[in-house]
Parts: sequence; C-alpha cells; structure tokens
Amino acid sequence: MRTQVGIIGAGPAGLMLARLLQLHGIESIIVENRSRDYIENRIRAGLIEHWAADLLGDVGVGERLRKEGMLHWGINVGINGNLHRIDFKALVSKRVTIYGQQEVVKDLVEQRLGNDGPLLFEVEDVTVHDLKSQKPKIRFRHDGRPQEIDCDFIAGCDGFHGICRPSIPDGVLTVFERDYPFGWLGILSESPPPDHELVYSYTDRGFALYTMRSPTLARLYLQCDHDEDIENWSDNRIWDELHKRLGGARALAEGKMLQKGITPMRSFVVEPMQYGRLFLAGDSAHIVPPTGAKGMNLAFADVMVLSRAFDAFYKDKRTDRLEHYSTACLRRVWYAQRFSWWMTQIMHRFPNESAFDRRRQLSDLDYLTSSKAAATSLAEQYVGLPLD
Ligand code: RFL
Ligand code: PHB
Repeated sequence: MRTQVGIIGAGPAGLMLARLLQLHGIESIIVENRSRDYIENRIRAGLIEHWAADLLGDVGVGERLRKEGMLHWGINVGINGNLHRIDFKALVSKRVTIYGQQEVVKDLVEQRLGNDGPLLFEVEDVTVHDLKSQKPKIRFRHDGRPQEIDCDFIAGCDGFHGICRPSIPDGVLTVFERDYPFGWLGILSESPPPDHELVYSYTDRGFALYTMRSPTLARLYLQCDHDEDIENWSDNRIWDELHKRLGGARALAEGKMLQKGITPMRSFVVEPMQYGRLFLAGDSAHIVPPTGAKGMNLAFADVMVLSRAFDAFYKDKRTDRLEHYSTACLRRVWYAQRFSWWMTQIMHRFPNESAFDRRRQLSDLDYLTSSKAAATSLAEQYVGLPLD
C-alpha cells in the first residue's frame, strides 16, 4: 500500500486529521488496533471548547452535535456546599458544548467510512520504520497477513500507550511530567444531573465533579486514592460520597449505574513533538489531568496545525510549517498544561497538605468566585483560547 500520510490511531486526533487532510485533497490511510465497536463505545471526554465545536460543524460532522449537544454558558464552583456560578456568556461571550467523545468518534468514523478513504480496524503488531528518510513505512498484520504502507509522512495519533512515541530513539525527546497522588472514580448514571450546568465541588472530603451526557444521563466523578481498587466502592458508597460532596446546594437523584471506573491523573509533555517524518499529535505527545477538560480539545488543535503544515507542503512545496509544527503546538499545549494543573491543585485534597496549603486553596477559590478579573481568566481558558 502507498499513501501520502499514514495515520496510526482512530481516536479524535487521527480521525480529525484524516478529515482535514481529505478536505485539503491529501490522501491518508488510518490503522487502528481496536475494533470499531470498541472505539465507538469508549467513554471518555465530554466537553468541547467553543472553537472545536465550530470546527466539527465546519468539517461536515456537526449535524448530530447541533441537535444533541448541550450548550453551556457557565459552570458552577462549589466551595464546601456553597455554589458560585461563573458566567461565560457575560464574561467572554463564548460557550462550551457537552457531547460525548464517543459520539464525536462515531460521527467521524461514519464520515470516513462513507467515502473519505481507508480506515483499517483490528490491525496488529504495528511498527514504524525509516522515520528519517523521505519514505517512512508502517508495518502491521491485518486479517493475519503482514502489510506495509509506504508513506510520505506518518502521524502518530495512537494515544498515550501507543507505539509511535516509544519508536523515537532514546535521547531525542525531553519528557516533562507530574503524577498526582489521587485519581478520579467516574460513573455514568441513568439519572438527571443535579444542575443543568457542571458543578466543580471543592470539599473537605475531597473533590467531586457533576457533569452529564444528556438531561437524563449524569456523568459523576469523585476524587479517590491513586491506587484505589474499584471493588472497594459499592454503588451505595459512591452515592453516599457524591451526596456528601455536593452538600445541600442541589438535590442529587440516584439512578442505575451504567459504567464505573478509575482514571489516574497525570501531566505529561514530550518535546519536540516530531522526529524526522513522524509527527506526534494528541495524547501520544501530551496528557493533562481531566480537571480542565482539555485533552480532546488539544488533540484537535494539534491536528489543525499539522493539516495546515501538510497542506503548505503539498500545495506550495513549503517545509517551514512542518519544521515548526512542534513549536507551533507547544505554546497552546503549555497553556493547557498550566490551566489543568492549576484547576487540579486548587480543587483537590493532597495527602500531605499543610494548614497553609488549605488556606491558600480557599483563598484562591474565594478570589476566583469574587473577582471579575479572576473569573474572566478562568472563563477565557475554559471555553478555549483562540487557535491562532
Ligand atoms: P486516543 O483517544 O487515546 O486515541 C488513540 C487511538 O490509537 C489507538 N492505538 C493504536 N492504533 C494502532 N496501533 C497501535 N499500536 C495503537 N495504540 C493505540 C487507540 O486504540 C485509540 O483508538 O488519543 P487522541 O486521539 O489523542 O485523543 C485524546 C483524547 O482521547 C483524550 O485527551 C481525552 O479523552 C481526555 N479527556 C477529556 N478531554 C477533553 O477535551 N474534554 C473532557 O471533558 C475530557 N474528559 C478525558 C476526560 C479523559 C478521561 N480519561 C478516561 C482519561 C475525562 C476522562 C475521565
Ligand atoms: C466530562 O463531561 O466527562 C468532563 C467535563 C469536564 C471535565 C472533565 C470531564 O473537567
């Protein structure tokens, strides 16, 4: 097989890149190691920045998002049960959209399989070769047979646990990372969320987030220990803790738990995000803790930059945009890293925190919910900074 851009991974980064390239008239092949059913039902992100929701419409996959997505013009911040609303509309005239990542993936897969080009599922043993040459290659097994794709470029969109980043020789990448001493226990429940907008709740018992997928489907998270065993959390214990961390500010309806799981929290960046003709995009190059809801949005931002660089290469024979891909992405990546770290560290309880740390957190939250300047800064970053 031969293509212009070989894409590894059919998550938001790989699928959106393929769509953008298609619109630029650039060929691609996507290889994905999971099944279609698996990637379309993997529950993850739910919050889409203003510009990213517009992008989904602009590239022709926004029809269901327009009908089913929920527009949110603010969020609530709870401080030990007292809720304060941050009004995005008044502060920055922008909103976010609640629409599940798996729905975005379904829409992009449907578009791709329509007539956009090849998307191979359940490939095995994917490896990348000759990254420093003009003709890098992807090798893998599909339907039991060995296959090879000759490419002009390879896009590593294979997430944090993929093979692309580890294929870059030792010593090339600098890693910046931070682990947090807690995780999030997340559930999906057949019940209405406690508010029509999100509630980020700081409490003495730890952090909780009340979000949703629809008016009748709540997505609820609790801060838990980083090595917590989900077996220790019965449904009753989860509901009890969720009630306590919401305080009396809103009533929380219980419902059937459709899914529960624990996510570790990590901040991670590699620099540069490229090596020869391999370009990393999305979670393969960086991870943020979910508190700021930036991961999928950053993946879209990376592939916007990358698609424009490929376009400049094929249309005008320009290589400067490809050379500067990493630099162009990293400024936004570090803004999102800083924001996600900041949201995480003001909202969570830390194992060895001092009385000073607690007072400082409360003061930070007090300032955020009392000062228009502080609320505007959060709003501007939360709805998504402009792309250019
Ligand atoms: P993905 O989605 O991990 O996709 C990578 C794809 O590559 C495939 N793959 C391979 N394919 C071929 N060969 C291999 N060797 C391969 N290895 C892996 C995988 O099967 C997969 O299909 O990465 P991508 O595309 O970069 O997208 C990133 C986002 O998925 C991620 O950042 C977000 O989910 C993060 N995130 C959130 N982001 C937001 O923007 N808003 C949110 O509200 C939000 N909430 C969240 C989140 C992530 C969470 N978890 C579970 C980590 C909430 C949670 C709880
Ligand atoms: C979600 O809806 O899953 C979600 C929303 C906001 C976050 C994290 C997750 O900060």
